[in-house]
Amino acid sequence: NTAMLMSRGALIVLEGCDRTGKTTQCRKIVQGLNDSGMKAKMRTFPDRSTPIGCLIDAYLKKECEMEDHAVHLLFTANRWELMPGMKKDLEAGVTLVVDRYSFSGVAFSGAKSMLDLEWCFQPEQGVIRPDVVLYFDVSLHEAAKRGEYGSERYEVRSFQEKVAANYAWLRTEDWQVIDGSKSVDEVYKNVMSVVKSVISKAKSRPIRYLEL
Ligand code: 2DT
Repeated sequence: NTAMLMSRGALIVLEGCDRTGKTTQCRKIVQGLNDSGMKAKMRTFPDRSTPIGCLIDAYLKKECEMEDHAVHLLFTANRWELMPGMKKDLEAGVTLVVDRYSFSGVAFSGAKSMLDLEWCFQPEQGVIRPDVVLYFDVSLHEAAKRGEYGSERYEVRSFQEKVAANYAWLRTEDWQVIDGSKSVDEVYKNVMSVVKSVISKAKSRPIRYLEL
């Protein structure tokens, strides 16, 4: 049975506050894997290209207002709508390198006073569980020195502090903390050593699903 012989790709998620270098490293990881002949693709959440993603994009750009619970569920729905495609890729042996995932969903929505962290986590249960979460740790002081925050919703220091505290609540044994204060090349070297070992371990392990 060829399906059994073919090893699956790994789900690698990058998380962290704004300006911690996630997007830069996602691109470099995919490039590095592809250069060494491995199948890998980048994914980004929110995926602003779908109809649900368009609503999220307008909300983040402050072009519209939405009730907190409602927009939380849109972010979650945006993950669910992409699950079948992601599953297909993983089963075809493609490693997915993902810029933000469910943990951003919980950490950001949970930073709003009306939303409870466990409530936020509920609808994320059952999405594909990452083989690793690379948490980019950079002090907010350091992150602020990297330039002004943008003008999107949530790009405010006091909000980012709450987000950082929520990430600490979410941390599990799946997480690896990456010191994001190092140079781009040093960070890349560190993440690649984790990524390569995760990919080889994931090969023989079934896909798992997220639970609280
Ligand atoms: P960037 O495009 O700069 O990453 O900003 N967010 C993201 C949520 O509130 N919930 C989610 O589920 C996800 C994936 C984090 C996107 C912003 O959207 C926030 C920052």
